[in-house]
Amino acid sequence: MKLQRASVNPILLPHPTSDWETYNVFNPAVIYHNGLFHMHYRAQGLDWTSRIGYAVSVDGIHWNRMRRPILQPHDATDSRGLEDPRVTEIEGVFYMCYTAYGRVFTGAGEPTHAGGGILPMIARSENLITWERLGPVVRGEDNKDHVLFPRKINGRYALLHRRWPNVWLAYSHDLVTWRQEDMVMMYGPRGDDAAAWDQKSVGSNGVPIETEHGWLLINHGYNEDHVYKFGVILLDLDDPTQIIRRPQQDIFAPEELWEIRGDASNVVFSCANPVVDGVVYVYYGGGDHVIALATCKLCDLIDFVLDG
Ligand code: BMA
Repeated sequence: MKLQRASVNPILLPHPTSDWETYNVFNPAVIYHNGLFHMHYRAQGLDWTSRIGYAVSVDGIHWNRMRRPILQPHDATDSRGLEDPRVTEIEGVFYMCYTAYGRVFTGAGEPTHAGGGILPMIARSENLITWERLGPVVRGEDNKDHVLFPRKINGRYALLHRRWPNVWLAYSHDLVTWRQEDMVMMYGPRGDDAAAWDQKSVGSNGVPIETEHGWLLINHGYNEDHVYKFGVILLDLDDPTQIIRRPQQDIFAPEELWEIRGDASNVVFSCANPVVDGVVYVYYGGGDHVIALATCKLCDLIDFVLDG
């Protein structure tokens, strides 16, 4: 089972006459709402700082983008950029998980990235354009690739996050307070298996997909060779810390020139997998430079994960 690339790829390119998206557009969030595909994408322009742009589409392939970014740095905690948005709709409200890179370290302990802090942030919106920052999930650690489940589980919001090198599950009553005692380690890279595609690093992709068999989680990882690939995992519906299946095989790997070469080499990186009419739309950044689409039937992905 492999994802199939759309025939018109890439579907969104950098914009040479736009100062904030001149060089790279990549790693978008995409949700399907009211008959339209809504994209929030990461863009880098003349100052190399990541901002979040917005585009809308009827068919998921052809896009209209807004002229100015809808989220950009606002203080010292995100002055180096806002990266890798993942948007989840919960009970009619939209939440964006994104990584904030700052110049000023705001947590306890030691900063984890040279030059400043990194915060796994959550923002809230009712209209997809204006966003209110709620705050970070944790402070003072190398933590990103966080994404919210699309509904509460046993009365609480649930979120996947990555404390490198492992993926964790966290619960919260209000999306603002995330207590350490409500966090559980779930899985990590297959470090014992030198042949595994995800032997070195793993992280989550888009919003987990609810099915009758469990939560389908598309994830990413890489080996010693640093080639990003995607896989799929099945989690228990009531207790997503329980992994039901984790197939050995990947479902997607870089092949096209714009995936193998780009601002970063051998990168496919996805933050979105909305399901529309039984089709999983996997949007991804190619080479940290362009945005592309690959799809599969949801039933084929379920068959694959159940066999794995
Ligand atoms: C990850 C993230 C992504 C990026 C990827 C490949 O760590 O920072 O934004 O696409 O690396 O460069």
